[in-house]
Amino acid sequence: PAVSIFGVPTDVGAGRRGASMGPEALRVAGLAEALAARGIDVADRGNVKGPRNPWSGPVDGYRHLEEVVAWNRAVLEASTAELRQGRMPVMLGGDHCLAIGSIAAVANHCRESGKTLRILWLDAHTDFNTHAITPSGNVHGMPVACLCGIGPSVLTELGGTSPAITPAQVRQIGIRSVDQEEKRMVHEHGLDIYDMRYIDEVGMKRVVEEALHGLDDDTHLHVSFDVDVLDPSIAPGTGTPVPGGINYREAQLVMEMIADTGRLGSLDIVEVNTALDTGNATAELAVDLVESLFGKSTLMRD
Ligand code: DIR
Ligand code: MN
Ligand code: MN
Ligand code: MN
Repeated sequence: PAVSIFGVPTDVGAGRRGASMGPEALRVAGLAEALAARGIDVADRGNVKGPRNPWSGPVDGYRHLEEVVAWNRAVLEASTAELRQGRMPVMLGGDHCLAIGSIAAVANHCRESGKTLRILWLDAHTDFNTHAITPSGNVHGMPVACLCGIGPSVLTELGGTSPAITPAQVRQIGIRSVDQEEKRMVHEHGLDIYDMRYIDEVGMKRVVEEALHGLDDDTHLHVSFDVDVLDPSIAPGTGTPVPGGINYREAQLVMEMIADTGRLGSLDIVEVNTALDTGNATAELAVDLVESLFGKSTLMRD
């Protein structure tokens, strides 16, 4: 399918500045060119616009809520327009709060077109905090909860239907940092989590098979790729690195197995923080992995 790339240069949901430079870092690493070289019809639509980062403290458990809402309205609108044209939106973050808007758009698109939605959340974190339990107030730690209807109405009702999704539609891979109260939340809401211990125990092949089980021709697969899922030794350019992440081969396998399903319908690439990177290594790695996500492989198989 045709791909439309948008930059979402914001770090209003993050705890460190610099994810706002992510879109340009991914462009400089050659994202659009890499997809075009695979024969994909790709258009870079430029950046969506939003407010500056006020860099203020939490109010009622949220930092920069008004700005987060403004950015997500812009993301929702941009994504919705591309989905209506039958194109695949690819959102370049920016921090992970943008997934509230991108997934709200995809959820509406699926409701309108009678598709089932599956979300694959690749992340070190479950991003299921609420204003009452967040240790930081940073909204990038809350998007999954907001999408499941737990959060401020300005975010949970962003796309019109609340909740936008149910926990049963989500699979999370690579998890290794969950806040104390957040653990209770993810258990209570029954999130399907493939954490690092499970990956160690059964291997990434089986993890991805399980996470993608049950997809069919009517499934729209949304991949939300937080680069902090990767081990910090290969992806240092991110705001909340956590040791013990997935390695290069595991990451390639996830991407290739997603490509094999042929069901990828939309994508976020988030939390590339160039201010913390070694050269542009993290964006370059992300582009390398996205090539696999779009079908690049060493040999012809099957
Ligand atoms: C932490 C960090 N759980 C928080 N979350 C991050 O602030 O809520 N999510 N970094 O990607
Ligand atoms: Mn995240
Ligand atoms: Mn994360
Ligand atoms: Mn679709």
